[in-house]
Amino acid sequence: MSSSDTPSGITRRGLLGATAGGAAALGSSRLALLGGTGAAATAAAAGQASAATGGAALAPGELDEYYGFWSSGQSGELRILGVPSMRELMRVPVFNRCSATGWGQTNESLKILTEGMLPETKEYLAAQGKKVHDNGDLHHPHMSFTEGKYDGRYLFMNDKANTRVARVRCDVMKCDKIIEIPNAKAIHGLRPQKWPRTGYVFANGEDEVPMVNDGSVLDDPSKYVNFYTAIDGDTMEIAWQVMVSGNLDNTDCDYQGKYAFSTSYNSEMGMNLAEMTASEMDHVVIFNLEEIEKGIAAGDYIELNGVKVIDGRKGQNKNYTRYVPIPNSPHGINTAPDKKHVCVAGKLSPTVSVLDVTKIDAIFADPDLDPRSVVVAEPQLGLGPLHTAYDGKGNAFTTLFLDSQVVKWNIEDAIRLYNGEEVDPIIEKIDVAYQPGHNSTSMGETLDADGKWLISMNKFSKDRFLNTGPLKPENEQLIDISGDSMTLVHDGPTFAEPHDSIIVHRSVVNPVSVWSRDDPMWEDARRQAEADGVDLDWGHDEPIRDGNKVRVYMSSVAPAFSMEKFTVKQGDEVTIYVTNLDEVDDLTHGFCLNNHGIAMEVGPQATASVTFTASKPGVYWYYCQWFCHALHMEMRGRMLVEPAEA
Ligand code: RUQ
Ligand code: CUA
Repeated sequence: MSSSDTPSGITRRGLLGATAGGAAALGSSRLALLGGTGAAATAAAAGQASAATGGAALAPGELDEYYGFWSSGQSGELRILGVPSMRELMRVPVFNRCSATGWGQTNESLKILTEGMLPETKEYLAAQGKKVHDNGDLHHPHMSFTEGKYDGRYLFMNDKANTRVARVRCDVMKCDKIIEIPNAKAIHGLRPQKWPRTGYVFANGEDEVPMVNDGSVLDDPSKYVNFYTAIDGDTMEIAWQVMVSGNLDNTDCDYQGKYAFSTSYNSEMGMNLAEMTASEMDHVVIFNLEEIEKGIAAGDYIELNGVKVIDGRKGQNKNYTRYVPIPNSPHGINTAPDKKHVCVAGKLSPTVSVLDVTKIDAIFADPDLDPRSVVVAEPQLGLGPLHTAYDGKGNAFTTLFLDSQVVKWNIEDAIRLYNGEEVDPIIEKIDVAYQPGHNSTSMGETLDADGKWLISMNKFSKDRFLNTGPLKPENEQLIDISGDSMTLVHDGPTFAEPHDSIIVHRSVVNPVSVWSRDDPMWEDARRQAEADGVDLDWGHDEPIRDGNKVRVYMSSVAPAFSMEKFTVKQGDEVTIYVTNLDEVDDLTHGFCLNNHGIAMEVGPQATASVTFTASKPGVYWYYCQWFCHALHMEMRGRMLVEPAEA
């Protein structure tokens, strides 16, 4: 095969024909995608009816071997599951508004949600009478690395809906930083640098817009661009951006600390479906980290909204980027734990393109060398390949969206096939239910890949569960990959949406049970209490009045708040600080103010605060909404609001 041919003569027309009986035009691709699944769906249901759930079962009280960190797609939160039991352990609010914890309402969370917000977004929200977005679309959670292994410091994640990147501290499992990315639009793919450490967090901008998006250019796509962003994972500040040709979908990086890569499904820069899918070949962009850093140091950048932006578009004749042609609207990109291979899933092409990172130096050294020379295999695996995971034993597991299958294949065999040997790299296919997007393996995106478990995150559940009406749960399935043959052991219905996950051995993750009183989370409260001459730990008997601003400092020890009542005046801006003095595992208190829409979680030894205007005169009870004690119901008090003088 010549290196620039479409592999195996497969065309998009041929693929769609095979998928939907030739009837589907691109304009009705939704029909094509769904229509192609009937046969596989029936087979899956029949074949798996007898699949036992035993392999995944843990006895009550038994702990899981792995943490699973899950995105929740359009729910906007991070979820923590135990693997292999698939029990949901915790939800960590990030881009969403959370009723239980007060995330999006407490001053501590509002600070995190707003401090990295762009000025124009603050203005937009103010025009809506809001401070923060209530939604997010969290796709890709990934842990920080040190030398190719998870280091248990942070989890990083994207928000496609509002172009943000967030960080969760693994010591307390709470979000501590959110930044909105300037210039780029719709942050989608996200990966932390693997080597030597994180380091950079790489983030893809999926939607192209004018370089200066102030309304001066509108319906002129020739002036639209896309941005690749590198964030400093320690400071959560933007290190640099690269302007690219084509849009950006998913991203990953190598185990050398030299290159990062992104797929582009819209190399055409099309504005509608027909235009976006016009070419048989799109591309992967390879970013040369050292060259980009050198370019920044040498001043070869423009400054755009406070960010140093390098021009890495096609034809700039510099060494910041290379564009490798890949069939066809490629989606997932995953680096193998062999440190050498990177699998790019073809989506509209039935192929996965395998890149060899040791061949990348050459295409940067010689701009005339065919960039396709980094492709060392391109096996045809089935219809709609989206993402690939690894077992650390040379095998890859690729989801096939249209076929509703996961295919296990061998990377070395695929290379031998590409080199003309007669071997079949496909080892086994297993039906999943239904339409898988991501999959993940235990420790599979690290050098510790252990080949025990595979999760298939499926976009449709159809008939697998009791019918819940038009909106059905999605389905995450657990597959045992430790043996010669893949075994499905668990179906897990889940609310929108099990988009992506990582499976992390529990030895890497060591959260505390009680907060440290010195935690930076309530630094502002500490500073304010000091200014008010109040001991934040114990609170104060009376509200502190400062004009029409009133600050109420109370503590809580099960089963009582330190204040049984406090009085404010109608129209006061009231801030209530609650410090939980209990130093006991699992003793969380809450503070909920009746008829004021206010509730917050206060963990052991934590302080939380909330600010509101006391506009309604009268008696309002507050109570602890986190069941903490036999006298939990009695844990309450009154806010007395005096009517304003007429
Ligand atoms: S992408 S289903 Cu948002 Cu992770 Cu591939
Ligand atoms: Cu404190 Cu319930």
